[in-house]
Amino acid sequence: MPAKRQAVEREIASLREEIRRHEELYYVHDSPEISDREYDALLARLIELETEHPHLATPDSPTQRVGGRPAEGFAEYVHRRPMLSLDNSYNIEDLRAFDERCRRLADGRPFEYVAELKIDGLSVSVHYEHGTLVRGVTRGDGRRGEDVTQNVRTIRSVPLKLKTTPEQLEKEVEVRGEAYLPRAVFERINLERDEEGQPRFANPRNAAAGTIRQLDPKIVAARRLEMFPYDVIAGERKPFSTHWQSFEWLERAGFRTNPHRALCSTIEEVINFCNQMELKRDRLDYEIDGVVVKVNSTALQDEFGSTSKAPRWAIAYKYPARQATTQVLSVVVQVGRTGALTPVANLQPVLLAGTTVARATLHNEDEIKRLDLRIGDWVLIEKSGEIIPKILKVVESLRTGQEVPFEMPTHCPVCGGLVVRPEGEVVSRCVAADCPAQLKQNILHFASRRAMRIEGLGEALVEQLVETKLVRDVADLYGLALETVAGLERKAEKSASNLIAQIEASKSRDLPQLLYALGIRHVGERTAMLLARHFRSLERLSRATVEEIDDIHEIGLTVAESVRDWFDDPGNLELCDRLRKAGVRTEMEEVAGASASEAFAGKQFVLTGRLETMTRDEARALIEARGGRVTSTVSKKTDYVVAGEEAGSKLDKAQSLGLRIIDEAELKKMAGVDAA
Ligand code: 3B8
Repeated sequence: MPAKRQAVEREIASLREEIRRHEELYYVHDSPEISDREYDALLARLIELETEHPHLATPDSPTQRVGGRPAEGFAEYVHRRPMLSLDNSYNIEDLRAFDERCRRLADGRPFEYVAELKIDGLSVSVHYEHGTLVRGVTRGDGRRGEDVTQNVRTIRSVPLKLKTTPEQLEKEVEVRGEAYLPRAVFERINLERDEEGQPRFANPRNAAAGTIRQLDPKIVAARRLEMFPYDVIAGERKPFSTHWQSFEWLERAGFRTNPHRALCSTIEEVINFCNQMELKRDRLDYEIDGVVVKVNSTALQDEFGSTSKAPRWAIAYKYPARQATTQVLSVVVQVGRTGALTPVANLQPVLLAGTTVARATLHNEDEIKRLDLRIGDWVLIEKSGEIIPKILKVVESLRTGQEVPFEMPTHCPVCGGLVVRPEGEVVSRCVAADCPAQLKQNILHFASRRAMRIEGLGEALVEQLVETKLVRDVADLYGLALETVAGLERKAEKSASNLIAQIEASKSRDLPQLLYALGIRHVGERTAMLLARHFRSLERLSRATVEEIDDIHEIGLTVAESVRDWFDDPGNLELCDRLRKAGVRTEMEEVAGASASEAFAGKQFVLTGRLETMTRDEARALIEARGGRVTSTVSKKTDYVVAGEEAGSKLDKAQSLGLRIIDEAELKKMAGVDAA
């Protein structure tokens, strides 16, 4: 029936447009207008329609990101224009020499440089025909790469359909960029691999390379690759007269470009940018290994040309290596909150990227086997970002034969309890219920800033409380008397009463913080929030079935089972009971009047300046518990800017955009909590 078919076609077209718009808001502008759940519902409806009407499916449909059929190996693809690499420079002199060379080639004509970050990922080339993504190819050896189209389609910061295609790009355009995995995703993947007994990825770049060449697009989609574009080519030519304009077009076309770049008229400005970014390096959510400096004018680029390996108009300025060699003095085993045994190498201290490194984590037994690490070995270590230093490899040529292999202990180094490594897992655990090492870690986690935030309850004090058996579980904290704490070694009266006050104050933290504080396996901050919003009390959660928990959007079976297991333990139930009796809040904070959970639904907040009665984490929790979102940058999409003391440039920007600016008291009032 043609009328019905037309209606379906119309619905599909409007869904696609709607979904594309939300994807761009989310991935490119970091500023969503709808919840993840609403987005999923739109996508689910589109999948349903396309499944029912397969002839209406198209390769640029947002459903193609979900990961369709697995490819059978990858086809080879010969690059129309070779994907060259960059010449490297390792110091400022090299950069000045590059500048000299460019100025000689330009022969007196003025020109500019663009300095941009060198993302440590892998280069890919994305091809569009008539505005539609048709192909994604790895760099390969520069001449021929692999066709990884299905996988590139899962990268949400890469549009499946270009938003604008000027005439000269209409027929075909190639966008080259660096695909990478955000640090947070990399960490998550490695934790998952630990649990599944698979070897860890050594660094985000390897993980990204392993992901783009992964044959199952579903796995790729779940890993969340990202891409920053760095070049636009139309056929054989560059379509814009400057590199800077390429970025401007890329943004209009729907790409997410890296915000850190500078247009420089002298090499001194370039050097300045390199130094600035080196300071910010650790705070980025992705790894960079330097800065790429390019001649801005594409006419000059063409004129300068390339060698067989690299263009003459660009150079990579590499940051100093964060690697060093040193000797393993011993391997000790730490016991974590869940009883997991983590081997840690004590190293001959070395200076690395400005800090002294004396320890490196070895993760688990399999990692030591993989490295074939022995005590006394010389090793190559690397420090990247905030990730703790790790051992890359053993320098075998320096072996003397005196090195001693490491054996995982069969008994807990802290309590002597049995150590068990379950079949198929890589993690060994102390299974003693009363292991003091686990208890200490448990208490420290419970008291940590993002959990119950009991300030002043540090490592030394916890050590004493556990050793003297004053605290046998976290509920015991709430029974501590002032005299007892003051009586502990080196504890001044004043700090003792501060601590007691802090413990008292922690009773009123909200349910998400409590759930996170309990340290249930697989329950991080986000899961704790989801559980709290759904069940609204510890009591109700404790009675929930695996199915009920699993039904929550974004919560999977592993987590659901872990939560159920935790509450099935009578000791844990008793702990909950004692916490409640001690006066700890075990119900979600309710807003007077209207539904608490949705007071800020869909609203975007930016926090700036110092708040008076709460920390930023608490303000964030307050907002998120009511369905709002906190982002770090002020934009037109921001609904409220919460300004505290000494608010800086964000406040200025908010004012210039005419945004709604509120103070802490107003935020609390809107949230329905007492601003007293
Ligand atoms: C020419 C320009 C290679 C590259 C380039 O973030 C060329 O520009 C290249 F032959 O590899 N890793 C970047 C990055 C890499 C390259 C680049 N720009 N930002 C990167």
